[in-house]
Amino acid sequence: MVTDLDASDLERLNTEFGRAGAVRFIQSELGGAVVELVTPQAVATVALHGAHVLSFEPRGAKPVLWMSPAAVIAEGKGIRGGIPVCWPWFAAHPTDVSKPDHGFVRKAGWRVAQTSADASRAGVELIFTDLDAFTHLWPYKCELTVRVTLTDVLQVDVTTVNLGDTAFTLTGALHTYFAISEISETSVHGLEQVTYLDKLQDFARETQDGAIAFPGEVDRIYEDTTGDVTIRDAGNGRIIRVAKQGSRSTVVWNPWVEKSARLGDMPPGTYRGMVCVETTNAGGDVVTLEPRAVHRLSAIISVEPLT
Ligand code: TA6
Repeated sequence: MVTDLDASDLERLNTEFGRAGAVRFIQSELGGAVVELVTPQAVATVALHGAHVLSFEPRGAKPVLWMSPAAVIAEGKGIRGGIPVCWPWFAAHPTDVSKPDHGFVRKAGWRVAQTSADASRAGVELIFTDLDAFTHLWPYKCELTVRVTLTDVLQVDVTTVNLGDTAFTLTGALHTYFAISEISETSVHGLEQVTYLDKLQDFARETQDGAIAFPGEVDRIYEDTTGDVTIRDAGNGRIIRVAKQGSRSTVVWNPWVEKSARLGDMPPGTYRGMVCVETTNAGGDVVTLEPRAVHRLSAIISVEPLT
């Protein structure tokens, strides 16, 4: 398994791709190999499994991303927390419910393509090289990469290149789990008056009235929205800003009590410390990629003091 590397594999990766003081490969306590990115302003870690950002911590600040205490890195399994890469479809497959929710690349190993570093930034680009093993799920020739760039800001880019001679449609997400102090003291802003599909009402279309609060489970696809979304994390005295490119939809989700229990890797009560603000191509936001076309889905995450 690409992601369960031994010491000699880590040594080889550090020799080939390590950058002194900025990029190193280590064994994660979740299991599996991770890339640690270090800049003067922040630290982040990225699992080779799923090209999955596990953590983002500006220096002196609390973790920005939430990770379930029950999260593990295992072949064929998604990691509950951080930034799952949902590709080549978002949530249930549009025509075949037997296919895995949120696609398949978040549950498999990726390889290192390149790394970069300078005085203020560190980055890694991972590539999914096993698409040939998934033609039963996705019969198209593509190049799929995830680039993670860290300064004091975390940027994640998912790039799809259509290498084939037929067009295909694509949905997906950077399904980001944010750490917040307490869900009852948290609100999400920037989606006021935006229409959304409410998954809890069989995708009925509604309009957002004011900021988003969380009196219970929330699972919504906001449509035709390209602006920044902010999370007011009052308990931590901060604003988490989610900017984006290549996306016209945003998903906001908190599973609350019953859904958390059904998920199986969210211990009781942990839903109170998290909220998902997902950078998506979801709902009606479907990307059609012509031959040789490129689609890039980007999330840019930063933290500001609550003034
Ligand atoms: O993005 C929200 C959502 O679609 C929820 O409905 C829930 O299913 C969540 O994704 C997590 O999905 P997962 O397959 O990771 O358990």
